Amino acid sequence: MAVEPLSWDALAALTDFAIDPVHGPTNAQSRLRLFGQPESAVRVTLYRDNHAWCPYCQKVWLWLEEKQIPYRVEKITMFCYGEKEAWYKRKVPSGMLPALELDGRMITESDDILMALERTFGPLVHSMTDRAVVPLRQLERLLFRAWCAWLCYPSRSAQEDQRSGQQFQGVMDRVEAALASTSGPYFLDDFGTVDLVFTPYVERMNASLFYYKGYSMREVNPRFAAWCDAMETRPTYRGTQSDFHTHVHDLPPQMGGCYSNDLPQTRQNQQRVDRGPWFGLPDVGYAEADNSRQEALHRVLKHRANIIRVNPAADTLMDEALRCALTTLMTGESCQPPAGSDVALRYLRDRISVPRDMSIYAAKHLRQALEATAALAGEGQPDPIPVNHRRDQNPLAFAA
Ligand SMILES: N[C@@H](CCC(=O)N[C@@H](CS)C(=O)NCC(=O)O)C(=O)O
Repeated sequence: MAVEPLSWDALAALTDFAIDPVHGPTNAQSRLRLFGQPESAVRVTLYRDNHAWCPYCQKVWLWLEEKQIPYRVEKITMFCYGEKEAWYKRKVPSGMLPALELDGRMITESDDILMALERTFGPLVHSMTDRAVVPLRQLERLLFRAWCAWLCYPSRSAQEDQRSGQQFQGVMDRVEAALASTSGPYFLDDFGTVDLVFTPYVERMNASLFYYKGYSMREVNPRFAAWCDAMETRPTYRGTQSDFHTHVHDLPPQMGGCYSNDLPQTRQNQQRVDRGPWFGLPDVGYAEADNSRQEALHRVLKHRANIIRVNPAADTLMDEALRCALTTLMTGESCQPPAGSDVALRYLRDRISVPRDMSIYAAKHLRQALEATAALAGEGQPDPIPVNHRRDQNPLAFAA
């Protein structure tokens, strides 16, 4: 049955989603994390990127969350989506992220940051310089290089692409063997630093190889799959976890290009990630919380003025179309959007970023509702998401 779009007030009455950003579970929106301690306990400021796209920032972010060290967050613009803040360049002339201020001392380079944190607060189970940790850190870099060699350089032939894939799998087999040699799902017998060292890039590998190479890392490698499942039991990781759609479109400008091998499986995966359905993709394994729709609605309501303003469509058109999509999100009923709003709704569908905007299941529901509503208006697609930069995501547009 088709229904009329709900008013903004009626929509607001449908969500009571709330989290405690300061003391509650790990979340991308927080500017201060205290873990039940007073603000006077804060000795650390983490400088990380606005959109939570920077992998090295994720590693430090996770470490602070796992150790429950009180800290402040300062969010900085990455070159690929905007202008670096002048005040940050005065502190860190290279503009690089992450950086960390510990008792007033600025530290850059994520590994140096972790080692400084270890010296002050003690290691996260295992030290970065532990004899068991160092070879695994080297294995992570080996995997990183095999991934870059496959993904970030154009292949001259299908055979060359296949060879790069085999080389990646060769290193992945070593990762599988390392995971198989411990008593549990983690890289050492207990969860610790090594698991955080692997997290940011294997999450990005899982997404990008699925989309650009038709290779499902989580489905092909059973020990890695078990490791992902174990990581996803941790609220810390869930709070920083991104999804396939976000990564496959944030990586190209950061990596200097991601090259598709154009196989039938690859094309099928690309269609799935870009156009849905988003449920069932191997980017998440745990069951969704029962308030993920409420979360999506809450987050859109908070930013609705800016969401409507930055959309290429006229404000009145997008206002009504967005209320239609949110009505569908919350009621499950179809809601006919205004004529000509298909591209506008899909423009937003393409710009939901996880975990910046909301968690993984909330984003899947919202994309699904936007796409279903857009389909009632037409088949129009927005311009492709840019690959050389992501200035369409300049955070300045959302500062107002
Ligand atoms: N080796 C450095 C690498 C850091 C790095 O490459 N950071 C990138 C983001 S992932 C950066 O800040 N680039 C500048 C920018 O994008 O604005 C570390 O481990 O911290």
